[in-house]
Formats: sequence, structure tokens, C-alpha cells
Amino acid sequence: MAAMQTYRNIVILTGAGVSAESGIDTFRSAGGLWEQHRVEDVATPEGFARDPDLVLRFYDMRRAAIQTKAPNAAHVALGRLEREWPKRVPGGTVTLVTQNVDDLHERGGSLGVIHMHGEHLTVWCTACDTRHRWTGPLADRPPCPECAVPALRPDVVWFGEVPYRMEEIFAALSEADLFVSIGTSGAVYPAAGFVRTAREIGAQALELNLERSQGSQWFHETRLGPASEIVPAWVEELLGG
Ligand code: BV8
Repeated sequence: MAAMQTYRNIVILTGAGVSAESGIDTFRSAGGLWEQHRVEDVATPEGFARDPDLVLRFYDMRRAAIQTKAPNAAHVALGRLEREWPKRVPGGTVTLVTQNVDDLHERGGSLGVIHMHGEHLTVWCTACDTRHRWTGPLADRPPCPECAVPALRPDVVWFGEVPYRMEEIFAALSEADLFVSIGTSGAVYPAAGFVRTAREIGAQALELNLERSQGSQWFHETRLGPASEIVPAWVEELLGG
């Protein structure tokens, strides 16, 4: 990666690995979230229809857990990049897309985070189609604040459901000259395909991850290490030290 090359529009995609050092389980590592549950049981509409209590408890546990965690140096560095990039490159943009449903990017200082798979701290009423900020449980079937029907579900994109804000994401990718993937296994689409979209329009592609991922072949450069170390180092390099 030519550190001196000046980029203008940066698109960053993060996955569970960026929150791992904050103590939030990833999905596919040993002992990770999916090891304790079958994906089809807890992260699909069919699983929710089959056993809503199991799914609501799975998400209640995770929604409570993230509220006991803190952003790590990777989240803070990305918040710094977003603030300082337009000063370093007038007119330059940073678009942060995350597959994560925690709020650690926001608490690390990022604004305008695109949560393409939804958020733990938002719930969605399937009766009146409204969304509400929510920090408590859903397993006790609380009434919707809008319509009072006990029809709230996690506002999270399950397998087979359409990810959020895809138009905005593809618009940002179409303008990108640098695409950076951080802490994701490249196992889930359409997120795992973004690097190829970026490459098609000629962007540079950089991967920052603990280990090589399923998509490493698509990147010009892969840097391996814990996000709390390699992300701040990359941001420092990009902002000209
Ligand atoms: C859709 C819910 C249509 C929220 C999640 C066959 C081929 C291709 C695609 C498909 C197919 N069959 C089905 C599909 C589609 C399917 C899919 O991709 N399936 C996969 C399994 C093949 N996708 C969908 O259904 C999506 N919807 O396609 O709709 C469409 C498409 C386009 C446009 C319009 C319509 C919906 C997918 C969303 C599913 N919901 N989660 C929740 O419960 O959290 S997915 C789940 O996996 C999370 O969102 C998570 O973010 C995501 C990806 O996982 P990662 O974040 O990468 O986490 P993982 O544990 O896997 O990896 C962690 C990485 O971090 C590792 O690489 C590790 O090395 C690294 N790491 C660990 N520690 C550190 C670290 N890195 C740095 N530092 C550390 N300390």
C-alpha cells in the first residue's frame, strides 16, 4: 500500500473482530456466538417464528452484554480518522459501514455509522412498523411504545433478510479510492462482496485482521494483528504521523 499516495474517499467495513478486544464475542471463532447456537435457530426469520422465546433471549443477553463493554483503541482511532480526514484532505470523506450491531463505533467517536445488519439498541414493532431505541429485554413481551401491541423484535438483519442502507453503501463504494476491511471473516454476503465492487472501480483494497480471511485474495494488502494495535497504527500512517 503506497502510504504516500493521497486518497480522497475512504470506505471502511468492520466486522465482529473490531469489537473482540472490547470483550464482545465474535461469531466464528472457537467458543464464538454461533458455536453456542445454530444460526438457523437464532438468526433467521424462520428460527424466530419457530421459537421466539429462544431468539428473544439470545438477543436480550447480547443487548445487555454490550452495555457493559467499552470501545477499544480501534474504535477510537476510526473516530479520530473521521474527524481529521477532511482537514488532511479537503473534501475527503470517510464512510464507516459495520456489520456489527453493537454501539461501540458511536461510543468511540464515529458519527453516521451505517449499521447494515441493524443494531442491538433498536427494536422494531412488527405490528406498526415503528422502530424505538431500547436497552432492556424483549423476552417479557413489552408493549410497543407507539401502538401498545407486544410485537417488538430485535431490529437486526437475519439471514435471508435484506441488509439496511445498501443504496448508500454502493453509492459510497462507487466513489471510493480506498476500501479498508477490518475484523471480518468475509463469510457473509453482500458485505463480503464489497471489496470486489471497490476493486472494479479501481480502489485500493486493504485488509486489517487478526488472521487471513475468506476474502484475503481480493485485497492488495493484508496486515495481520489485533485491531487495537494495527488500526491505530494505520490511522496514524494515513494522517501523516
Ligand atoms: C441477503 C445478524 C439478499 C445480526 C448476521 C450462498 C452464497 C452467497 C450468499 C448466500 C448464500 N446463501 C445465502 C446467502 C446470503 C446470506 C449469506 O451470506 N450467507 C452466508 C452464510 C453464505 N446473506 C444474507 O442472508 C444477507 N441478506 O443476502 O439478502 C440481498 C443481498 C443484497 C442486496 C439485497 C438483498 C443477510 C446477512 C446478515 C445476517 N446477519 N447477523 C447479529 O446477530 O449480529 S451475520 C453475522 O455475520 C454478523 O452480522 C457478523 O457481522 C457477520 C459477519 O461475521 P464477522 O463480523 O466477520 O464475524 P466472524 O466471527 O465471522 O469473524 C470475525 C473476524 O475477526 C475473523 O476474521 C477474526 O480473525 C477477526 N478477529 C478476531 N479477533 C480480532 C479480529 N480481527 C482483529 N482484531 C481482533 N482482536
